[in-house]
Amino acid sequence: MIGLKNHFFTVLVLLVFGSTLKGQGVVYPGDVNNNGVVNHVDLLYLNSVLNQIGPARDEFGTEFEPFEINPWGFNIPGTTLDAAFADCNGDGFITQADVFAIDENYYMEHGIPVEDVFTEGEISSDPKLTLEFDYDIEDFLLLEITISNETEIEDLQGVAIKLKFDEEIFSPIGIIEYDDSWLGDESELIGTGIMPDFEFESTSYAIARKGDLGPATGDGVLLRAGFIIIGDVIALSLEDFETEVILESAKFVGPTLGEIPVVYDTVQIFIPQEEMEFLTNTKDIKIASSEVNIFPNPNNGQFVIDTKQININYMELYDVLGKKVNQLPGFNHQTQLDFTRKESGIYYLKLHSDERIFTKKIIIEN
Ligand SMILES: [Ca+2]
Ligand SMILES: [Ca+2]
Repeated sequence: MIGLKNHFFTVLVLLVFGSTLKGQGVVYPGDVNNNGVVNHVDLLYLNSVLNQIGPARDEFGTEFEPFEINPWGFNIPGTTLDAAFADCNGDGFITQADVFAIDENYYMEHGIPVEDVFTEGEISSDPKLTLEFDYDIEDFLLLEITISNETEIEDLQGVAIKLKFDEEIFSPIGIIEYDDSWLGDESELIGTGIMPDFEFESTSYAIARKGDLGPATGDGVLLRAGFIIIGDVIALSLEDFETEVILESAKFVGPTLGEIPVVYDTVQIFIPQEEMEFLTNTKDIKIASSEVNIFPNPNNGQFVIDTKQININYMELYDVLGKKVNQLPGFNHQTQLDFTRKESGIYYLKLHSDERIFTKKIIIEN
């Protein structure tokens, strides 16, 4: 009987201590704020303790599995989380290498994720975040994310933004530019969140002024995000073309992660016909790009391209990050390609004819 009681006591102690350890002492690399999901918001938490130093973990690594921390003895500002949660790779330093761990484990989940908190502002008093497309490049469209110049924003340290779009029309590519951001020059900023989430027709970005530099005050362009228009949609657009990109959520924070409310924008993207012509390098956008067929798609890397009557001069293959990975010769009417050695994922194939560029999304699953 005594033995049994002791056993119960041991079980009770294990339960209490075990759950405490699980809550306080185990980190999933990349989930800096420990809410059960790795995303752009984690960058803001990491940034608030950037360049801090503490005890390394017993085990290094960024695989998405639980690692026991060695507590650093101080918390991420505004949280009850030990700063060791921001040391994603466990080496005892909070650096750019830990930001890479967020990218590596983006969208990974553990336990039951709790939603990040976003504070939407009041139209009458708070700064407005606006979206605008910049068509002025040939290869990709850039969506400018801007603080309206009527409402300066004060003491801003970092931003995390999520956009929703119609994936039949747009595809985000992993281009995030902030070389002319008022928040700082490139050496003063860190960024993450370049991976589109096609499942939810959304994409998210975060940039922050490095935590040890202090905040900035200003207005104007914060960052530019790259998008590509899928060729089929251009073909459907016999007249002016309209769609929208919605700013679904935004988190703006000051130096100790204090929330700065901003007003969200939903932008109607109106692209007049002459701009469409510019985008496609074509004089007649009425010719349907559905004349270009790719099959099968998704595929294992092997697929056929059939253009019917159109001669293709050359082709370019881009990966989901907007990086050109191949340039290929042209063909007449039909050809077969073999990319079975490419990694699984989303690619964009641009086919250049004399007068048009066709952009096709290709999904390789091998
Ligand atoms: Ca998180
Ligand atoms: Ca580290």
